[in-house]
Amino acid sequence: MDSVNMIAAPAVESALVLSGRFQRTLSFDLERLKSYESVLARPFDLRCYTTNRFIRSVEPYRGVRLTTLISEAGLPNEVPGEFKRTVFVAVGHDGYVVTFSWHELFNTPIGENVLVAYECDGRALDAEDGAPILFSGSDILPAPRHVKRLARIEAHVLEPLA
Ligand SMILES: Nc1nc2c(c(=O)[nH]1)N[C@H]1C(S)=C(S)[C@@H](COP(=O)(O)O)O[C@H]1N2
Ligand SMILES: [Mo]
Repeated sequence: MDSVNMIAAPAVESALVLSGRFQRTLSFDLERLKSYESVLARPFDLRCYTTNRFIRSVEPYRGVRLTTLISEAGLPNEVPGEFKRTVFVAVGHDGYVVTFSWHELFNTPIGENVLVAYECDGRALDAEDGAPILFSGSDILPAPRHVKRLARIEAHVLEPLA
């Protein structure tokens, strides 16, 4: 097992960065993700939203809640109520993008099941397996927000157009 770790890609390659409207920019490699309280997900079927295609069944993931990482980076509080119009843009290594709202994550049950996963069925995942994997366990069709090789979480504060 140790020899496998030795030849794995450098941890920095799968580092996840939280940047944008946070109190501080933070970077998490897989080891650092494992240092936070973890949550075990339920098994689910990965199904594409666009085509309804069944992709595969996924055994229970273990990971850290996205809300835990966001709280660690901290949202600014100088502008009252700004958090209510903050959205989190999740970006994969390949530029694939999905969104979460502050409300969804912190003020609905959906947020409790949004994990950054590093283990599946008791087995550690590495970059080749797609780690770290962001997924939203309460989504009706989970494939779109099952982001392989999550690279960034950006906090954006939205403004009305007019
Ligand atoms: N990084 C990344 N993750 C992604 C995507 C992507 O293009 N890039 N596509 C999503 C969509 S729309 C689908 S259907 C599934 C496809 O999963 P698969 O590549 O394991 O078949 O991955 C999801 N996660
Ligand atoms: Mo998809």
